[in-house]
Amino acid sequence: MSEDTRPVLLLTGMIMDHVVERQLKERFHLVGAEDFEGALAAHGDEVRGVVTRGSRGVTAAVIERLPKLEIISNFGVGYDSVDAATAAKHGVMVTNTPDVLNEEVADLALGLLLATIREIPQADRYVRDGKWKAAAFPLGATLRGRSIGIVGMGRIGRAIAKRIEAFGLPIAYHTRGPVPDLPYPHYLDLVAMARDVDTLILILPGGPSTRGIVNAEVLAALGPNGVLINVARGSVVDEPALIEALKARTILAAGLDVFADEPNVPEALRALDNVVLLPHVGSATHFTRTAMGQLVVDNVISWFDGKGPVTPVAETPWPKG
Ligand code: A2R
Repeated sequence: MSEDTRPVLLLTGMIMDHVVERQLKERFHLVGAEDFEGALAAHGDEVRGVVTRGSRGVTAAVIERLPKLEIISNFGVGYDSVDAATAAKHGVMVTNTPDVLNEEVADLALGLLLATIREIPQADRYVRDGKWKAAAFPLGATLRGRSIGIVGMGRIGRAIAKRIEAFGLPIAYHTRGPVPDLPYPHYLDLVAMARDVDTLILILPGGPSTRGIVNAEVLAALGPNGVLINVARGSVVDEPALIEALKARTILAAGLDVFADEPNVPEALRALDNVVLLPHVGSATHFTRTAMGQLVVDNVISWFDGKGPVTPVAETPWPKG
């Protein structure tokens, strides 16, 4: 029997779909999908690539147990669950799936914004519960006259801004540095921006540098007509502070696609009627998830063909700096 010479790929969970699985299986010896810890113990010293989905992190401890590791291919544009700094230190390439999900996540952000302000899920429940027969649905808040602050103005932030423009609303944004060719006012200070707008849309990376940046002070600055939309990462919001603000109505409402400890959503949040809660579905369509899966495959195949990565992350530039 001939020996299997295919590179060993460690999966941190079940593979995304059968197309991805078939393509990877042709080229690689796949381990770990059903028993990550077991595969790590049995194959750790021969693993050359990791494919991850983000729900299980690729920590420094995992990277250090994989001496032959060359590449970590992350399914998703956000790679905060991968310790990219440690990977870089060990000469390990990290890739993500940017751009192919920009429009999808931007669509969802606008849908969530409208759903939150116009209380679309609440109105749907009203009809289903048979309440319409007794009385018309109460008048509610409006998108008209609002000004929007976008936190993070990268690939997806810009796609959101384009859509907000079509709604005829003024835009400001907060990032660590202004984007040169953008006409919108830039704020270095998030609290100052929150004071000047009444709606915040979060679309920036998670991780230590953004942890809890939307805190009680930002929410207080947003004010009683304030609406918070989060399609970024749960970690960027101080969740207990948000629950307090929503309960006390010191902000008006929130639309959340992401949470601090997914899939666990605090009961205190689920009990509120001024929130719209989604199960992290920003990019979750057949069309876009297929494109993301293909990019995961393309990155590892290109790498093991000796052609370098397709979409390396900032911490592991290619060609090497
Ligand atoms: O700060 P800058 O100039 O690097 O701008 C980036 C901004 N950003 C931040 N803004 C404020 N405080 C920070 N500590 C901070 N760190 C980064 O977020 C940039 O405008 C934006 C990220 O843009 P991209 O890298 O193009 O990301 P993309 O594809 O738009 O996705 C954003 C995030 C993902 O990382 C996932 O967490 C989520 O959307 O799905």
